[in-house]
Amino acid sequence: MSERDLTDGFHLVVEALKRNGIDTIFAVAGIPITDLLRLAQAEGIRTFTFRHESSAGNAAAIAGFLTRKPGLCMTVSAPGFLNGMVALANATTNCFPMILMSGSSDRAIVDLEQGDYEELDQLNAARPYAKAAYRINRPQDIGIGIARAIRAALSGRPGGVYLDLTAEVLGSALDAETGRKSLVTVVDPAPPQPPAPASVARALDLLASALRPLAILGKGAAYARAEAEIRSFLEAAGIPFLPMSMAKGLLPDDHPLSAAAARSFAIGNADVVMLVGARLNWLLSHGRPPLWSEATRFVQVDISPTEIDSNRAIEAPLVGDIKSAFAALNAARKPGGIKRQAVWLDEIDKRKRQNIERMAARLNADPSPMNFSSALRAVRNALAGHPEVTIVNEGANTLDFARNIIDMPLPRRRLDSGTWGVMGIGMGYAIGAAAVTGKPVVAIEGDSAFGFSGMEIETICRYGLPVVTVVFNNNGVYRGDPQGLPYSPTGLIRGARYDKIIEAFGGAGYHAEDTPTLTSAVSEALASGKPALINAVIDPTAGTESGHIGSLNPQSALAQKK
Ligand code: ADP
Ligand code: TPW
Repeated sequence: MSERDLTDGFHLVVEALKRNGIDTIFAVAGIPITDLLRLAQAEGIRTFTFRHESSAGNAAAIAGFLTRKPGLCMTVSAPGFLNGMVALANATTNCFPMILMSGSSDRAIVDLEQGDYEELDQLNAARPYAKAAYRINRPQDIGIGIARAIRAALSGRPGGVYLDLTAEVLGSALDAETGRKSLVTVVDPAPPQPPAPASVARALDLLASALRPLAILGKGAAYARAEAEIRSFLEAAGIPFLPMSMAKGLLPDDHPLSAAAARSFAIGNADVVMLVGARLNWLLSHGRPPLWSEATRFVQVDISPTEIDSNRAIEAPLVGDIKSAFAALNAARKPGGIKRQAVWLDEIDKRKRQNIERMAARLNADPSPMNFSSALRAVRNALAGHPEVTIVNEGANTLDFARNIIDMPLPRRRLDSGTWGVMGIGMGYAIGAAAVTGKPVVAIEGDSAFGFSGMEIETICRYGLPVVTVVFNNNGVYRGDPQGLPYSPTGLIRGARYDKIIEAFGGAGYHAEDTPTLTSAVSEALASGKPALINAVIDPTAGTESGHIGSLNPQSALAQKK
């Protein structure tokens, strides 16, 4: 056989990816995947290489959420793999489709623990944190292995899949014809899954009995791209809605049916709640008092059958995909079957107005130094007229205030710390979003949060991505230390100039101590379409411990007794 009739693992992986429309890789290079990345790039797959695998993984995860194709991250063995695992676990937790493909060392040596270069039993290490985990041991299995990974990531509830590629498989030769025949094109990995008609009827009956209905929209609904169907249903039935943070913009935040500004009132007083791609987890206080009433009855629309009854009894489960479920609800709904509850809607409106008025004083104040509200108002003013911008947001106070102050007009434009409340997603999500949307990103970052992935500023500059990072610099985790003390566990260096970091890589740095400077910096940076970082100086006394979730800090039983 001549050499021309041979292929190898590297080529088969690249061919399998291309055949399945995976056109972007997020990675950190090294043994044994460097040549794989080179080949992928040469074959037209966009390849973004990072400074740390967590960020590469986060970029892949958010690309998966935004494109409904599995985001692909490639890492080297053992330590690179483990760095990427944090992102894979986070993707699984958030129901984002992602594949982490790692090179791995010699199986015979790893299994006898004989101390190979970067030795680790990666497959078993990945299993507990992934939706699925597979290893490809033979070059002729590459096609099927990648097909399984794609299908596992996308089908049902999306999640993170680990795919182990031994160095040996990558380098192995196979005759080209056998290789070509072994490749698989995945057909329809996430088909429509309409709920049963009886479930639809049951849900409609329960909603028709409600005097105070409420829909809670979660990021599963954003992922499902079901905004048109959801909107027609809620508008026709007059059901108010609350968006979870990454579902903001699914219906615009200024929609008259939005109950966001009356959140606790709406949750506490609703008699029937329709959960739409939102889990009743800690972010919704598990559906328990005091936020919730024990009398509330539930409809839940979710693709995962075992999500139902996880925290509260669900009277009307709608197991299926959200787009099909709402199409079915719209089709089965009888005109006037669910009556518009004017008293309830008026009550919500009254609360909204009161709360907005109460917030207005704080929002319009212009203290010096800036606080979270005033700085976010300044950012918001610069964002007006830029609905295409994706907002990435992490931190504690920076996250909580931004979620409330920055309205989202369009779906899937707000990406944040998500289900785990994780720090470190910032630059990875920003790069992933810029890479797949081709549109500008504004990352609103607490200074501590930024530090977790800050070196990716170099990555942003290297690829010239339109990412504007605003660091809310209050010299600390949650807040800054008072002057004169040694640094406390939450303190960070005082007077840091984060803007200098981006200047080191040729990007534009800005320093803003007041709101007009901050607004013009964001506007100018956005208009340039180039990488920028704005160091926004925030009053070190402005934040509160853990932001809005301070109550989750354990309290000492001893201290309480005193
Ligand atoms: P949030 O944090 O916004 O409340 P969660 O991540 O808790 O949202 O919930 C998302 C839910 O959406 C998960 O339970 C997941 O199973 C579900 N989901 C994801 N995609 C779909 C889909 N296409 N159709 C129906 N449910 C979906
Ligand atoms: C991976 C714990 C929650 S919020 C936060 C930390 C370290 C930073 C808050 O300070 P920041 O924001 O970013 O300056 P702000 O607006 O309050 O000033 N490690 C991980 N995830 C989490 N959530 C933590 C630690 C934490």
